[in-house]
Amino acid sequence: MWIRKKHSWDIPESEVTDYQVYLNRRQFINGAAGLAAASAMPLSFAAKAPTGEAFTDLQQSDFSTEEKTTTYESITTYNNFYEFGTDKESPSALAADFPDRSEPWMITVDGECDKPGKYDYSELIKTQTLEERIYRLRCVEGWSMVIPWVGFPLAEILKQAQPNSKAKFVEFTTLYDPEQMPGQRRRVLNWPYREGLRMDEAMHPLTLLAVGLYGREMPGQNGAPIRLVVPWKYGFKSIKSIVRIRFVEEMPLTAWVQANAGEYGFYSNVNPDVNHPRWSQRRERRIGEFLKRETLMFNGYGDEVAELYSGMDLKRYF
Ligand SMILES: Nc1nc2c(c(=O)[nH]1)N[C@H]1C(S)=C(S)[C@@H](COP(=O)(O)O)O[C@H]1N2
Ligand SMILES: [Mo]
Repeated sequence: MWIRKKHSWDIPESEVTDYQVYLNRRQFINGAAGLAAASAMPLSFAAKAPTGEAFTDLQQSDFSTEEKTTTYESITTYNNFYEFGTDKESPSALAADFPDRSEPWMITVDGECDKPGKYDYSELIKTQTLEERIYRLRCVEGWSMVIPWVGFPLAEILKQAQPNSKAKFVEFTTLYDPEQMPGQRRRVLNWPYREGLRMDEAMHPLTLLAVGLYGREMPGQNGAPIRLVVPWKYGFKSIKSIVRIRFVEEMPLTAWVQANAGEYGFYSNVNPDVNHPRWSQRRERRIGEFLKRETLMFNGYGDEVAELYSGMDLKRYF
């Protein structure tokens, strides 16, 4: 069950965690960072302090859940980002300085549209109203988090491109750069990572382009500088570090469908009734909690998105 926020006035960033816990952690991290410098503690540990620039004037969203947010530390050290290795710790250890900020990050929007364009990330975000959106994230592996994202609706940038009548799907592509992304030197997936949405899913108001979390710019390991967040689908649909958004007529072949179509479908809506071939999807471990929770249909966003799939057999279109 997700609950709409009754009020839309500004909540300071720190209130999404218990305030005292937040302060204690800050104190601890500051101490630890100093210690790390003095004693050559592993870089991955020192890198846990929030370092990104803070966004100001974030709008609060009615789409936010009031559930307890996962800690900053868990969100930024327990990651899936295969471009930086397949275990959970590698992304935070290896992506602290990703991407190279001396180069502009360009995002191409093209394909079946009247106004294709190439956007510089830094310019693009100045033209958008940034919101804080607190969403559940459910990984196909059976764990979940609650993450306070910063971002804007994907629909904003899609509408600007004026998709034509042939635009039935949207394809997203992650950067391909084995120099910066050591995981791409091995053929774990068919790089670059590609994802896709149906046009109506892409235009849905819940679908977010995220540029930060906990009020600050996106850490490298979470998909800096800009990534997708589709909260009613398994986490792998929420593609990181996007360089291209393309309108297409046919359903795009995503990296995970290409890797294993029997296990990872194009739709991949969170669904407790459709098991992964190798495990049940009935329950999930919320990171930071001891007991498992029941997994909710559409990750609890059914009121918003169920109608997108009316009449579809979700066991077939998994
Ligand atoms: N490019 C890219 N995007 C990706 C992934 C990836 O390996 N590469 N992992 C996905 C998976 S499986 C999940 S669960 C989420 C994790 O996002 P987080 O690390 O910010 O929690 O990112 C998704 N996006
Ligand atoms: Mo995932």
